[in-house]
Amino acid sequence: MITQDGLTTAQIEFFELNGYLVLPNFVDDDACLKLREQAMILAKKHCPSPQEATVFTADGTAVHASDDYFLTSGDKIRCFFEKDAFDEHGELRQDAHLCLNKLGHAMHDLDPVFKDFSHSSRLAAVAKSVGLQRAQLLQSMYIFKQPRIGGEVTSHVDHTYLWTEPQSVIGFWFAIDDATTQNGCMWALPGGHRIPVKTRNRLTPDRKSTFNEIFDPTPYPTEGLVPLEATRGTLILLNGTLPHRSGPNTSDKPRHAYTIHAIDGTANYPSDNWLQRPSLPMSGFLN
Ligand SMILES: O=C(O)CCC(=O)C(=O)O
Repeated sequence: MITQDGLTTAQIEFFELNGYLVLPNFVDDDACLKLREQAMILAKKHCPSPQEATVFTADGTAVHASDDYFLTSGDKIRCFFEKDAFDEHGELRQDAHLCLNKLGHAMHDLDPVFKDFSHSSRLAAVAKSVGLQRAQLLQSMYIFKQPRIGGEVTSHVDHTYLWTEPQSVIGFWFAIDDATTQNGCMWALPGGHRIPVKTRNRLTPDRKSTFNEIFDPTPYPTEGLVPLEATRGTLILLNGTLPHRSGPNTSDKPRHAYTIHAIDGTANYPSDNWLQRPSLPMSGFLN
């Protein structure tokens, strides 16, 4: 059975069983290339100085530079550098926009090209199929995973960072370039979404940094993850409690990806989550 432009019953069952679903050819090449071009324009336009920017470590946490630059990016378009972008003297190795790890976190609301890509009745139908009653687009990220310097993202679950009560976050990950094991495709642990969440990342009382509240100190399994190789235009859905990672890009090929994290508007969104959007109310996939 096929739901109105949403997922088939078999796809929904796969998602419920495994915590992820790969949908090849969800978006056409033209839409991906248009987004890619716009990302490069935004990267040049919003590129910060290395001093004001944040650098990302392998576990996705912000280090160096200004925490404030990261923590206030929920309702803005900002650029974040790769940690290997800098040489031993702290200088960028190449043009700044080629050293970026990602753009975040509100392109889907603030940039017309990203807005157009992110809002559609098809995505609304898919969101409904995977159980979001009132999908709200919380954040968007454009991940560059640049050739040679694109770093690893270690195994994590999105609920740790984008906490809702009850848990509701779903990742919508789009391959903008072909993603393979050579250039750092995503990996996921089938069924791992049933492991109780081990950590919650929250703001400190002064709201100037974050800390991890640990429920279970054992790490997520590093064995058993499967590669999710994806051709351009593939959409991968990820349950918010599914452990996933991506490898470093050791190849000469870029691995651009665009990701939206949606939550259910019926769930509580705590005020001590790092991502706050004081100037920008969340919207659904249709507006
Ligand atoms: O694209 C990647 O390499 C990682 C993305 C990711 O972890 C996410 O979208 O939650």
